[in-house]
Amino acid sequence: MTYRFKTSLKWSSLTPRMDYMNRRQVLAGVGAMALTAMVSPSVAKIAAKASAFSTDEKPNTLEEITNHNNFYEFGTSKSDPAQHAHQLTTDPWSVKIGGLVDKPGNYDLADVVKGVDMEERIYRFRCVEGWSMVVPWIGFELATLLNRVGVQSGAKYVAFETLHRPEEMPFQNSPQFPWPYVEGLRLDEAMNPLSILATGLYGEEMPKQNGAPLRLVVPWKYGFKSIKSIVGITLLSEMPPTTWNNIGPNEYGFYSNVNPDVSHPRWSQASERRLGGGIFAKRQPTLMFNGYGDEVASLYDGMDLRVNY
Ligand SMILES: Nc1nc2c(c(=O)[nH]1)N[C@H]1C(S)=C(S)[C@@H](COP(=O)(O)O)O[C@H]1N2
Ligand SMILES: [Mo]
Repeated sequence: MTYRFKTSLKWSSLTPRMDYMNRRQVLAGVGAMALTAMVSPSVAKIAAKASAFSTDEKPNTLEEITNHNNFYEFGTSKSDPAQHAHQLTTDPWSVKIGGLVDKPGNYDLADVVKGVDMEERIYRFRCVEGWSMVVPWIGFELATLLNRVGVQSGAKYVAFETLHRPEEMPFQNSPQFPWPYVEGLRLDEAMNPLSILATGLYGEEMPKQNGAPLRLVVPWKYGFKSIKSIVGITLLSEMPPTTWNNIGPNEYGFYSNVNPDVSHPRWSQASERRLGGGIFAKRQPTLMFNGYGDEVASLYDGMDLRVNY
């Protein structure tokens, strides 16, 4: 399977039909929705159900979502991933799941996604740098996978690791960055239904620049927590190290919950620039937990979010 990202695909022309199908079929409970007929056969479509967790804010365009990326493995500028990520081989792909689990193993991607409920989750996404977007992810709850491999009672954290393959990821040859990219969640954060493993967006396989073939999406946290191109998931009793915390411990904490009241040492987090608004668009206020407080605020009851930034 050679998936090439097609910029020629006009999502805009599909949207009305998609809306229609969402309302009439998906919400009516038709689970596996075959979208195949809607587009050119060379583009793999992923059948997915709508979700009550989706925002009704307008999604950013495919163009915007795939041309303004952070994926340092391919370079540090926003245009590097779109330019270089085609070099990444995503098939075959396996994910090593280990640590405090009942069924550790090196799982083929097909096994990871076998039998899961694929959903469309239209989430707000807020980068710690102060820009944001709305993305129609396709994915499944991380909890589904963790429950399947059996989390043992001593596990309190989940660690994630990105592929390390300098032959295909040119900036991994740059030694000033601590490769591979690693991230982590507390187990209760990982088990929250908002935490998903995404395999696509806009109804199609994940574009490589967005973290194909499998990436985390944690919408109430700054974007860097949503680690891309995952090859390792490890259940641990201790808090794992995380890449941006390693690089700048005073600037990036383990929790990194979106919080308009806690500034980054070098800039305010009170507002954000929504991608696609144009250069004269007003910044908009950033919401506590990126607007997902109803679902996640209780995870942090009694915690000082200034200390645990
Ligand atoms: N492996 C890896 N994952 C990563 C990053 C990265 O550089 N490498 N960047 C993070 C940051 S800072 C952000 S904002 C999001 C960007 O996701 P997007 O390019 O799909 O918008 O990916 C996150 N996941
Ligand atoms: Mo980010």
